[in-house]
Amino acid sequence: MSTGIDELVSAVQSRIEPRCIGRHITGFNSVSSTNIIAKQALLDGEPTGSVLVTDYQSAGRGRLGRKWLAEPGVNLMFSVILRPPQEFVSVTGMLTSLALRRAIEPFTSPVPLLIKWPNDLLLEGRKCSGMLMEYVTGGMRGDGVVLGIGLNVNQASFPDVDAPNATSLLLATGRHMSRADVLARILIQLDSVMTDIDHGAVARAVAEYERYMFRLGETVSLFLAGSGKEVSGRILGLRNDGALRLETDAGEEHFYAGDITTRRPSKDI
Ligand code: BT5
Repeated sequence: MSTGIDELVSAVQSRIEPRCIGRHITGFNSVSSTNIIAKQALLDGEPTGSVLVTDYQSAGRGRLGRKWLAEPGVNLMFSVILRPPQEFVSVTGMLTSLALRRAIEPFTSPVPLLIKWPNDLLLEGRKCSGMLMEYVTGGMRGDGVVLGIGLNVNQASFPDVDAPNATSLLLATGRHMSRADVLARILIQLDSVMTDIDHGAVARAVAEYERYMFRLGETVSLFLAGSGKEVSGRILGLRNDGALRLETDAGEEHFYAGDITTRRPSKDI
């Protein structure tokens, strides 16, 4: 089921409508990080909706300088260039998580697939996907965002000590998947959530996100990297601007970044 990158790109392109996200896809055998090259492409005026996908990253990145580690040729690692309206930039990550979840669920059902705020997807409590969203200002065609998505598809084991809680679609379901089918569905769902965004659609998206939100209603610790502090509170849900609503000793508080953990922050999933 492992196909080369050129085959992957043409198989995805044949499934994508000509005006949708993914109409321009560039495939690489190996890069440092698709986010690094996508950020430069955005600065150089690469069209909205372009996708850069690779079989391997030598310096795959997570948030806050963490690493994304994935076996070559069997997973999906890609970045999407978008220029959402300014007022919806803060919800772009939330909408993308929802699109990913909608796209993947048909492949993984009935295994529970939850969203861990802000952007992880969990299968049976283990992480199969993460997202690194970066803002880019000063591009030739204006500001934009790079959505970097890593999804473990057909990787059979995760021996790396730096990814202790990883899983893949294969491990959770016992089935190999076509990477082209999965990526095409993701791009179609992403196009659908990003087209004609308005406040009503965002409110409906928040309700859907909360339906699948990991630990909703439970008390968790939130590690705040900026201050190095940890806040404890009950997850109430999401605000319509994508912020996490936490009921703490001080009342309801809102957070735009952080890591939900019940263990030591360095061991988060
Ligand atoms: C993320 O960060 O989860 C964002 C990952 C984004 C990866 C994509 S791949 C395409 C694009 N190009 C890039 O260079 N990056 C993006 P964070 O929430 O900080 O989680 C990082 C943590 O996840 C690591 O510290 C590990 O513990 C764990 N991890 C690393 N690789 C993993 C994997 N393959 N599967 C599951 N967990 C992993």
